Amino acid sequence: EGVGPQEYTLMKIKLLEPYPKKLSVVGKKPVYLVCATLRPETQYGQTNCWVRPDIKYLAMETKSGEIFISTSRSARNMSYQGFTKVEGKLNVVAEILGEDLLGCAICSPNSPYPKTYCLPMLTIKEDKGTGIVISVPSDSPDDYAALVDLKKKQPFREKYGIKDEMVLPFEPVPIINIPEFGDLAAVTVYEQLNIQSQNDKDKLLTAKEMVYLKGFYDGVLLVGDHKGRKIQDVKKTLQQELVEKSQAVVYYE
Ligand code: A2H
Repeated sequence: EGVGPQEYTLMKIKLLEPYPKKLSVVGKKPVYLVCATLRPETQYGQTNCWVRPDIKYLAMETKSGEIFISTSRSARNMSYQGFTKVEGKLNVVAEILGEDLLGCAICSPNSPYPKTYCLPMLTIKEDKGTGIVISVPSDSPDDYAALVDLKKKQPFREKYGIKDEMVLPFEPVPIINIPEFGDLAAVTVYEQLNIQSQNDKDKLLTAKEMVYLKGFYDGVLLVGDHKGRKIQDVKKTLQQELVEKSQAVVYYE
């Protein structure tokens, strides 16, 4: 990875009540799963959010009285970036495993689906971002592969207690056109490369490289207030709009 710090947009995904038991201590405070993304422009295509079942996440109270769920590593980083009352001090209210969040209902800013769910992704890295990832299967080959795995494999859903209605109704939504790859770039490359699952590491890396730069330079938004504009021209504006509406924060690591 590069030298200096990487900037991410942390999307605030609202956890809907009832909260899981382990979060009962938070009472009525708003709880957000915070997700690090390089692509705030893909917010319009969210179909779910990913957690890794075996990761231990923290629930931390921020200085504005909101509860953020993330890995302890990223919570610590946030505490040094002005997110908490006292710099470097984590105000931890609870600990929770990814598996306890699976199947929880969420509401994401600007998602085409008003209510979506927390689902399992086994390839999430514990040492990147917050350990929670927004899912945009139209434009992320990793997200599409993980969604197809859940759709195709009933035993996989069952293992994690995921009900059919949390997965089957959700389809990739066209949000960006990339001349070479059409309106569902991730689906196109998944099929071109004949990817079989979220564990197809090498092919997924190739897929990511195929769409990532092309999407940035040639991608055009198909939806939202900036419809028709190029991604590279609106990316920063979209991030700022999310931050102004308190739907996201900027985070570095
Ligand atoms: B991106 P980089 Cl549509 N483990 O967001 C695995 N992946 C993680 C992660 C973790 N702990 N934390 C963040 N990510 C993902 C959207 C997206 C992303 C699209 C297309 C490509 C893409 C929707 N998911 O990333 O290593 C997040 O997924 C391809 C690079 O810092 C985040 O942006 O470059 C991206 O990886 C950050 O990866």
